[in-house]
Amino acid sequence: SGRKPVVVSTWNFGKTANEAAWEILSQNGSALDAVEAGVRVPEGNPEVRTVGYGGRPDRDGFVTLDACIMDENDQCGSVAALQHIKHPVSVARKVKEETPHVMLVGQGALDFALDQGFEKEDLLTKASQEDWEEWQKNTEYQPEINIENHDTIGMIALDNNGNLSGACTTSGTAWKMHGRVGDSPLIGSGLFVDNEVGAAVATGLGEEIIRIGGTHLVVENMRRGDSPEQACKHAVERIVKKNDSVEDIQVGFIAINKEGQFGGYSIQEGFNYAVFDKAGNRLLDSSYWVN
Ligand code: SD4
Repeated sequence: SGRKPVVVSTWNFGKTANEAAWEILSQNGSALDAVEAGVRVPEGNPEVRTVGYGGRPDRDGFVTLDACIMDENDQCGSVAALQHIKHPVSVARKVKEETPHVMLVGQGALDFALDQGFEKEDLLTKASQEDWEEWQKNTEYQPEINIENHDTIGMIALDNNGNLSGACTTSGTAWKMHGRVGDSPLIGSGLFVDNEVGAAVATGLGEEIIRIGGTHLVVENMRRGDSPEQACKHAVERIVKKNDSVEDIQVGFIAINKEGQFGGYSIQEGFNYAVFDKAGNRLLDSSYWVN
């Protein structure tokens, strides 16, 4: 079975998330179940300040979450600006499986989640509340790059049956405008899967990723023959080309193909990703664009 199964995910916390995914993949489970279980780990961890419970709030003090999931049959589900639910990826999966739609936002997404039996919770931790109070002293909005070396969790996997799936979940940029939606819940921007070709996820400054339809571009690059790393590199170069300066912008992509090859590429140094396959679970530094 060669390089199957394999799971790849963004940033340091990807390593712990990969363990939950591997438990499923190594027992012949589906890539879809694996990526959902994997990203639920940082979602539920209040120490992770960029995803799910414990994520930093928007400028008005609301924790609003974005997430999506996509499977081998091009089926996808997504939620944006969702409040009070610890596991938005699982709500996204319910949107995929229990509705005729792809995406639900805001109050409608919350109503649906509650209908589906999800628990309404306060997601603003004491640490986040304090950070927000501190931020209000000068209210500057400058998205930081490589926040604490972990950011959005994106995860893509190839299972023993040769099927690909992916998931992506985030609290978005801290101190964003209320209602701001990033790339992470947008199919084709934060996540894209085509079971004939490969899968890709993105992290970093969502506005830049959306502008180029980031992960759809990465997958199309692979369709035309790029390796996963080349495909990510060409998408990064597209962003670089469209900006006078990328000094303050970080974007990272990771990708896998049908053969189980994987790769990543970012604008700046400092992006890393975790890979778990038969060779074990390890963190790799991404290649990056140099001026
Ligand atoms: C977003 N790509 O919402 C996500 C995560 C992020 O800095 O905040 N990156 O733009």
